[in-house]
Amino acid sequence: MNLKRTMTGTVLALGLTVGASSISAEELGTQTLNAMKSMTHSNFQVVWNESAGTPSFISGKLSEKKVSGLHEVKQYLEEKRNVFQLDPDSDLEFVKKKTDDLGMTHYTFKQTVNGVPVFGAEFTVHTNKKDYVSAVTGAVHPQAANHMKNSLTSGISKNKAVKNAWDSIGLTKEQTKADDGDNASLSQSGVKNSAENAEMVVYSHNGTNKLAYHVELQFIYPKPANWQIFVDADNGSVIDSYNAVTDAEATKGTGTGVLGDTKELNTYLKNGQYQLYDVTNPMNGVIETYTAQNGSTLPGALVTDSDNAFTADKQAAAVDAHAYADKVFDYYYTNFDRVSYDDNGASIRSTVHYGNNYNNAFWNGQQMVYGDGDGQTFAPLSGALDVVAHELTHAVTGHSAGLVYRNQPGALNESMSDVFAAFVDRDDYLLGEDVYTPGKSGDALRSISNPPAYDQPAHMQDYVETNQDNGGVHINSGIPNKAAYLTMESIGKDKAEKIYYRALTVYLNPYSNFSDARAALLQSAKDIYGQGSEYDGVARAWDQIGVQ
Ligand code: D38
Ligand code: ZN
Ligand code: CA
Repeated sequence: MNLKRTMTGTVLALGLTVGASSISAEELGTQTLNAMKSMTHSNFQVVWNESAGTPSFISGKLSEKKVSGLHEVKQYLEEKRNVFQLDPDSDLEFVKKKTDDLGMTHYTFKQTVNGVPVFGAEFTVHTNKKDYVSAVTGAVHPQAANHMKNSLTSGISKNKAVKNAWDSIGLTKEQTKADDGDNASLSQSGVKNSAENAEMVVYSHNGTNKLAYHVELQFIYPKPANWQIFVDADNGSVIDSYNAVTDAEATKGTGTGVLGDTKELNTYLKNGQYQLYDVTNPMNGVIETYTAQNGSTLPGALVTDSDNAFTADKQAAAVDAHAYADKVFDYYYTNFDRVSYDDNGASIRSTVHYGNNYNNAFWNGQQMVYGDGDGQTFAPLSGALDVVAHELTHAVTGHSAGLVYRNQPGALNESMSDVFAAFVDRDDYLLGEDVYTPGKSGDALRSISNPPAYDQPAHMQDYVETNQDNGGVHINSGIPNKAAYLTMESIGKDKAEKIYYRALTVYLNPYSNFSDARAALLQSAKDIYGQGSEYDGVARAWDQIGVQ
C-alpha cells in the first residue's frame, strides 16, 4: 500500500542536484522533496507517494513562465527533472492533449522504459487558461527506469505467457467458448464470448519492477470473468492476478437433510465455491451456516460445496440448520413483520457439528449451536424445525421481553421457545420428535399438551422448587406451556400466536412471573380482539393451571 502524506508548502529558493543511479524510495523522496522546495512559487499542495518517492498530485502555481504546447511542456519537464525524476524524451511517451471548457489544457503521457509502457503509469501536466502549469498529476515509477534499463530482455514468447495465464485459472480458451454461436444477442452485438489479449509492460508490484506480459482473459462461460494476469516475461511465472468481475452471486442450491429429505437452499457463489450463505431475505444481514472445526470453537468455518448440491451425509446437519433458520425468519417476518430476531435485520448464524456426540442445541446469546447427538438419544439436532424455532425464539425473547433465565421468568422464557416452536412446527404439540431417539417413533423431548408425560408439571400446585436447571426453567415451563396449549385448543393457533407475540414484545419484561404472563396475555387479547371469546379462552386456560 502506498502511504500518502499531504503537505502544504511555502517555499524557499534552494538549488539542488539529483544523482541518477539506483537509489531507495526514501533517498529519492528526500531528494525530490528538497528539489520541490526549489520550485520558487508559494502555496502549492502535494500528495506524496512514499513508496515511489515521488509526488502523485501537485497543484499550485508551478511554472514561472508560460508553458504552451507540447514542446514547451517537455521543456518544462526537462527543467524540473529533479522534481519529477523523468526524462521527457526517453521516459515519457505523449498520449494526448485536451483543452477543456474552462480553457485549461491537459497533456497526458505514459511512462515507458525503452519504449515498454510501465503499467498504470500515466502522467499529466495541466496548464491553466493563461498557460501557467497549475497541476502535475499521475503515478510514475522513476525507479522502474533505474532498475530496468539493463534487463529488458524477454525469456518467453507472448503465446507462452497467454498459455501460462490460462493454466493459472484452470481453463482453456476452448472451454470458455462452449456457448459461442448459441447466444444470438451476444454474437449480433459483435461482443465475443471469449477474448484474450496480451501486452508487454513493466509491472511495478510489491516494490519491484519486472518486465511482464499483461494478459487479459475475458469470457462469459462457465461464469463471467475479466482476468487481469501479469506473467513474468523472463521466467513465465504469474506475478499477480485478479478477476475484475467480482466472482460472487446469490444462487439456489439443493441439499439432503438429516431425515433424508431433499430441499432447496439459498446459497452464495464465491471464488468458485457455493456457501450456505443466504442473502435473499429482506434483512440487513444474512443467514449463514458454519461447521465447528475442532469441536467447540465458534463459529467455525462457513459450509461450502463445489457443485451447489449439499448431498453428502456430513452436510445434512448444516442443510437443515440453514433451511430451517430461513423458515423461522420467514415465520416471524410474514406473521409479525419482525425482521430477524432483533427486528433490525441482524444476521442469523448457526454452527453445526458442535462438540462430540453432543445431545443438545442452544442459543449462546449470539448464534445458534447444534450438536450431532450420539445417534441413539438424538440425531443431529438441527434436523427438527421445532428445535430451530425454539433456539431462535430465545434470541427473539432476548431482544424483546428479555425474560431473565432463572426461576419463573426463566420458565416463561423456556415456555415462549416451546410455544413458538409449536406455532412454527404447526401440526403437533411435541418438541423435538423429529430428532429424539431416531430408532423409536412417537416420543419427543417435551409436550405442551401433556407436560407430565415428560416429567414436567402442568399445574401451579406441582411447581418444582429446585436449584438445578436455573431454578427448573426446563421443568416449570410445563405450567405456562399447558396454558398455551389450552389457549390454542380454545381459540386456534392463528389467534393464539397474535396474542402471544404481542405479550412477548409489548407487555412482558425481564422479571415477569407467571401472574404477569397471564395479565400480559389477557391485555393482548383485549387489545386485538376485545373482551370476547378470545379473552375468555386465555382466562380459562390460566384458571386451569392455577395461575391468577
Ligand atoms: C434427554 C436425554 C439426554 C440428553 C438431553 C435430554 C435422554 O433422554 O437421554 C439433553 N437435553 C436436550 C434438551 N434438553 N435437554 C432439549 C433441547 C431442545 C431445544 C431440543 C433444549 N435445549 C436447551 C434449550 O434450548 O433451552 O431444550 C439448551 C440447554 C443448554 C445446555 N447448556
Ligand atoms: Zn430453551
Ligand atoms: Ca413438533
